[in-house]
Parts: sequence; C-alpha cells; structure tokens
Amino acid sequence: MIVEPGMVEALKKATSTVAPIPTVIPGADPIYQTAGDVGNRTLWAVCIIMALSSLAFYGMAFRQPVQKRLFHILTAFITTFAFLSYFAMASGDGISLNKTVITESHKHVPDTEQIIYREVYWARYVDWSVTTPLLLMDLALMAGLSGANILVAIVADVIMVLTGLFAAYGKGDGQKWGWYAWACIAYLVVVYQLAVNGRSTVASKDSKTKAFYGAIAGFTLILWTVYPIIWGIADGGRLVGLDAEIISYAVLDVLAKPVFGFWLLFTHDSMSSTSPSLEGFWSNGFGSQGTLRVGDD
Ligand code: RET
Repeated sequence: MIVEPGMVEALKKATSTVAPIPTVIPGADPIYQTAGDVGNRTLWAVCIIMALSSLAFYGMAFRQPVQKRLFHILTAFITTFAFLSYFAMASGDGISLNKTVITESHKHVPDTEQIIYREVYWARYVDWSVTTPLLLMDLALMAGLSGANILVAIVADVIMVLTGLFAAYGKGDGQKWGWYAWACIAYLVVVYQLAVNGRSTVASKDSKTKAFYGAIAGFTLILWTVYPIIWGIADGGRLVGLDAEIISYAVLDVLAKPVFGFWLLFTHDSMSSTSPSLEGFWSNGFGSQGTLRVGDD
C-alpha cells in the first residue's frame, strides 16, 4: 500500500477522537495486606530477645545439677524454637499470601467480587505446635498432673494449633470460622486440664508450689486467651493490618516465653524441690527409684 502524504496524520486524528470502549469492571483491584518496615523491625527485635533469653536459660540450666534441669531445658527449648521462627519470619521465610474472595451484592447491578491477599505468617504455627506443648509440660509437671491428663492437654493443644493454621488459610469466611470454632473447642480442653485438673492436683503439694502454680497458670490462661482474640481481629476479620498483627503477637510472645520463663526458673531455683520423683526420672530414667536391692554393688 502506498502511503500518501498526510495519511498518517489523518489516521491519528481519526483514531484519537474515538472514545475508549467502555469496560464492565466486575470488582475493584485486589487488596494486598502485607507487613511494612515497623513490622519487620519488630520481628528482628523479638528474634534477638528470644536468642538472648535462650542463652540465659541454657546458662541457668548448667548451673544446676542434672536432676534439677528439667524445667530449665524445657524453657530454653521454647525460646530456641521461638528464635528460629522469628528468624524465619524476619528474614522473609515462613510467610505466604492467602487469597480470600469477598462477594458484594448490590441493588441494581450484578454482584461484584473483592479479592484480598493477606500474608499468613505460617512459621508461627510451626513454632506454636512445638512450643505450646512444651509450655504445657512446664505447667503440668509443676502441678504434678497425671500422665493421662498431660496427654489429653497436649493432643488438644496440637489440634488447636493445626486447626488454627487451617483457619488462617480458609478460602471463605464459612471455612475460616469453622476451623476457628474447632480450635476454640480444643483450647477449652487445654483450659480445663490446667484450671480444673491442674488445680486439684497441685492442692496436695506444699503451699509455695500451690501459690506459684495458681499465679503462673492464671497468667498463662489470661495471656493465651488473648491470642484467639487477636487472631479474630487480624487474620480472621482482617480489621487491622499486618504491622499491628505482628506487634500484638510480639508483645504476647515475649510475655508468654521469656517473661514466663524467667519467672518460672527464678521461682523454681528458689524452691527446695518441686518433685523428687521427677528429678530422679530426669537424671536416671524410669524405674530407677527403689531398684537398688540388698546385695547389689
Ligand atoms: C489460634 C486461632 C484459632 C483459635 C485459637 C487460637 C489459639 C492460640 C493460642 C496460642 C498460644 C500461643 C503461645 C505462644 C507463645 O509464644 C490458633 C490463634 C484458640 C492459645 C502461648
């Protein structure tokens, strides 16, 4: 085709006067809910707190004879796992986006869809699935809870964390809150073991252990109950951003692990002996008590 002079200009003029073809937009652009600088710095700060507390707890453990180290070791493992999980989250691991589609109905026009991508810090759930059973072990052994009750508390606790993880990845609100409901029921089983069975078991112990268990188990139950509330506002309802979520969990985690740990270990070290049979088991294993018979070397 031969291009005559002026044809290009004429074509440009003609096309520029054509209005853009109207498009029907079924919904707004996706919303991304991700962490900012404040959140990231908070994660690093907690990572350092967990590292330093772990070192302190291992140090306190080595100042005790083996039979008295059980609580120190449990507590040091708790902050070690927390350190690893905070290191993962602060450096960008253990995080993924969860897509939720919200359908909005309108009076005279068809329904529209709003897509929300929100970060889920799944490393938290990995941490909780290991550290909350260890925290429960600290309390259960302090109270002298039976093996049967300890097992129920730990299984319920693991169910709580895993169903909580499924809730965080729920595709729609029905699925999300359904999982949340199972997690809350499991949590109530944990509360029952600590508040009812734990209290009745510790009643047969000395007055110092009784008072201490009442205080530290009460502190734990209040603190733990705040977690599902934060979850409901942040992950569940998406009412607050990621930075607020990170800061809230950071405060709770520092109280539930290092503060809990220092309180437990300083009090434990100032007591004579919380449980001689437990100490015997920790240094010599099961069945070591009373196995020394007359005639043995
Ligand atoms: C979830 C959401 C689903 C409902 C419930 C929850 C409870 C979580 C708890 C977490 C405790 C964590 C601790 C961490 C220590 O650093 C999973 C948030 C009931 C009780 C003590």
